Amino acid sequence: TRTPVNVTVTGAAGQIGYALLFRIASGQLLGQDTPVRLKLLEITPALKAAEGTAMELDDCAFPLLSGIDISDDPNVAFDGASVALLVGARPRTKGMERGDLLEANGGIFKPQGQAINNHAADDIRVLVVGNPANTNALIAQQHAPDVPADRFTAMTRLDQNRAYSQLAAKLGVTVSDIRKLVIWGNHSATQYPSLAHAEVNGKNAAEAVNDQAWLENDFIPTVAKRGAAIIEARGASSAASAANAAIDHVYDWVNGTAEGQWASAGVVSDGSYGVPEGIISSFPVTSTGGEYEIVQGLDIDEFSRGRIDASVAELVEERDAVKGLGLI
Ligand code: NAX
Repeated sequence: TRTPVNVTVTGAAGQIGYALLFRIASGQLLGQDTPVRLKLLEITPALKAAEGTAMELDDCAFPLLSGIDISDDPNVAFDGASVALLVGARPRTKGMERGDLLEANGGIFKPQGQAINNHAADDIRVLVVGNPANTNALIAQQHAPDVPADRFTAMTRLDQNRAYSQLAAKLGVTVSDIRKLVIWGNHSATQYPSLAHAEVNGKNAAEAVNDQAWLENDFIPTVAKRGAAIIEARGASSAASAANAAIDHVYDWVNGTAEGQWASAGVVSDGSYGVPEGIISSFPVTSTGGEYEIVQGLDIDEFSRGRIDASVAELVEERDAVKGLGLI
């Protein structure tokens, strides 16, 4: 049997954690051949709740789950980790300024980046889910100088999955008829879900839709504001769908994207498509050999250019703000 892979999950006692851990333990994150050891990181007051979740994990008797560790110390939780899902974050509360939010999250993601740098396994792969995800990922990455920068990613896969479902409904097709529908920019209201290169049963999706008003006034805002719509309907933010997207993101990263399919992920920009080098922005990506690579050589039309630039400008502002606060 294979040696178990250490998977660290932060915010393990939260609602995404509750939807995520059982799927990891059942083999859906890394595949049915790979045993996992879960390492849960929580803040001290939530340790007891994390223990409760661990009891339930035990009670599932998952054959692939080789053990569970729980800690409130990042140095312990990231020790030997090959995959780290950074879910726990400080939410924006009423009256909180953006600077306060970035500062509070800097206080979480800086020590976590350092702990990853000093204790994680050499093949560590990090997915940041906790918001503001792209900038939190940047903070962690900047404090892990010994880890290749491309091992730090931020989640826009939920946005991508939301876009697939909206487009499928519009065209009366199934999501499996769609390919190459991707998210550019920040995981925020400025994100750009792009039909420009998407295909529906082999046909260009923008041409299949042929409705620029729907694209601008319906599709893009519906995808970008879906999180708020879920809160409105459910009385709680997206949890199972967020966990599902995290599974998709890591599964594709490790096992490779399917032929002819593009994923979306926030990855460190290499300057592609005019996105400033070093910021963590969402791009169309493919994965082979355990590495996400930005899809190259795409024509960017004028509408897309404006949308990408606007979202990237927001990421640059966030980066400058955390720099100004001394967080990177
Ligand atoms: P919850 O509030 O249910 O859970 C968060 C958990 O994180 C809590 O148990 C808390 O104790 C823990 N935590 C806080 N600080 C921590 C620290 N320093 N170390 C370890 N654990 C810590 O939130 P949940 O609904 O699970 O959402 C988690 C994060 O995901 C939020 O930041 C949320 O905004 C973000 N989301 C990101 C999405 C994305 O697409 N990138 C979509 C879903 C979600 O909104």
